[in-house]
Amino acid sequence: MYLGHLLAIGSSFLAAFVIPAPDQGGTPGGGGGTAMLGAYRQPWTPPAHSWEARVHSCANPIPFDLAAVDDFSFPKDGKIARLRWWGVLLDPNQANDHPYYVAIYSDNACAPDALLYEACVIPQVEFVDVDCHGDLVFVFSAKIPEFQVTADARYWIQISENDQQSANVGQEDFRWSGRQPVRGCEAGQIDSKGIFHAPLVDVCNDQRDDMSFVIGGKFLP
Ligand SMILES: [Ca+2]
Ligand SMILES: [Ca+2]
Repeated sequence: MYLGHLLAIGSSFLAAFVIPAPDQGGTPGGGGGTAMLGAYRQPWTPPAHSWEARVHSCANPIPFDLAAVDDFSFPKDGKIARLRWWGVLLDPNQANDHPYYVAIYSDNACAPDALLYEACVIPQVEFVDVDCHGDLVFVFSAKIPEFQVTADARYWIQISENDQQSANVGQEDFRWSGRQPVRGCEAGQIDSKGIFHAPLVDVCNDQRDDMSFVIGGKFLP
């Protein structure tokens, strides 16, 4: 397993991550030189609720019991290297120095298919707000090992609590916050048998949720 060397500390993230102004994700902008900074953006939309997003560990990333996933794409070839997401912490101790499992899959008819990438990252965590359920929502920021994306290809991203290295082993400490409206395919959850379940209907307003995240990288002009 090569996960050990993929462990990335997010300490340099805030200084390095420049998000272009428009909130229309997938459009490269800003930057300069040969590569342009770009981001796929679907940030948390308060007060959307949260979804179970947990695996046993980075070394054994079987969902425990459900792992939320959502799709993304970019209009240009490029390399993604930064990630931001919103989520609920059920124990404040989970805010400090706990690793999360990140995976990227190919797409098959609006469902995750082949595993293309996995990483184990320790994010910076900052309190944001309270959701409709009264849970505390935080924003998580991390630099991730680069992943090459192909223009207009649809991918799926999974961001999960690493239960084995969480504040409370065997209990949910983190839930990934939803957001609306759905963009692209409907977000869903993978169960421990690999079955994909969608859509996700938010308890706040009975509308369908996508997951909340921003992916940043460098793209060809
Ligand atoms: Ca846990
Ligand atoms: Ca989606």
